[in-house]
Amino acid sequence: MSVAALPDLDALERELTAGIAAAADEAALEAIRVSALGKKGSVSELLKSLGGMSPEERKTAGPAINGLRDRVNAALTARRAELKAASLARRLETERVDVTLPVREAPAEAGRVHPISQVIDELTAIFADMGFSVAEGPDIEDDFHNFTALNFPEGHPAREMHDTFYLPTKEDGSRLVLRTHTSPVQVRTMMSKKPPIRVICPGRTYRSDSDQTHTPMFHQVEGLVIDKGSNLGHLKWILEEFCKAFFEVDNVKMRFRPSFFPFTEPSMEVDIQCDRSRPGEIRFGEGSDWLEILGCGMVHPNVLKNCGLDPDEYQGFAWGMGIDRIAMLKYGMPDLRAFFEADVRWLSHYGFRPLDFPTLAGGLSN
Ligand code: 2NL
Repeated sequence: MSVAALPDLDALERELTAGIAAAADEAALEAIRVSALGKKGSVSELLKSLGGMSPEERKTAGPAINGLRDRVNAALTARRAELKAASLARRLETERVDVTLPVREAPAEAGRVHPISQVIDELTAIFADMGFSVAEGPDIEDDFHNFTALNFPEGHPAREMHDTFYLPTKEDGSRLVLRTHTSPVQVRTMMSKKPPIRVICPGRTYRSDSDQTHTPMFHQVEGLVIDKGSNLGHLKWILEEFCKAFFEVDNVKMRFRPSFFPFTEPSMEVDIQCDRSRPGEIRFGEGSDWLEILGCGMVHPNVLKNCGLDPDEYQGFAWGMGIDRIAMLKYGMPDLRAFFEADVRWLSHYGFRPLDFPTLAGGLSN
């Protein structure tokens, strides 16, 4: 029986291990594996040849060939691990993250909240804490809700005080108005809800007036409380708590001066204590200057009657203030008109971060 001469196993092993060691990537390594251990690979062919050998030959050739296969496999596995580690190291090098860089702003955070919206959110949070809800109503009103119900007599000069914007007169002679204050919202509330009533009404208001300190559209917030025993003591406490919370001071002196509004009796204007000795800066709750910030009073019995409430059963108080003005005061903005110019640069400077809404616990102006 002829003995097929075994090829030089040592030479084959040297060739394969050198190739494995030199393989530059996983694809090259795989090509070597196929050439040695694939179906027609050099080592696979040797393994197949064992079948044709005599038991004698197999005794020496078997362990030699199997040993070769095991060492080639081991070399392949080791080189594969090396290549993997090298490629991971390369990725770590190129995909390195600098955690000290500032976080890029998410699109949802790039916008800014307008100071008027911010201030409305702030005062809503303060009054909500005192049990008030928010009421809203139409910007276009009728004469009854804007004037008559509020005790402005027909043809009374007080109507002229408001520089009203009128819509074109209708066929029946009536004409709608752009509301000159947010009081009509409270009129609607009194006519549709049973006391006790505790509401604030923030919103847009309109008067034909335009100069350094007046824009034809501006914002007001009014408050209304109606109950059986509501009195000026309650009003004073509410306004004091509001001023302390809004201007973020522990104490603030307030001065109530007699005034006149058709819809309240008695009527008062309210000043708060401030310090204006530093140029370009106002501080609240200190100093010896006074600043007028709102008007208020006990709801006139005629207004209660006009809204379907019995003045012998119910009484209440109301107040009103300009939102634009208190926003300017709190956030030191010099020009009212900038509020309504929609200048993005102005907004990015004076605006507030979205999703950062004011809470009493978190500090309103964060
Ligand atoms: C001011 C003064 C004020 C009211 C508004 C009011 C509303 C109803 C009844 C009675 Cl329904 N009063 N509102 C009362 C007093 C003053 O505003 O200077 N605003 C800028």
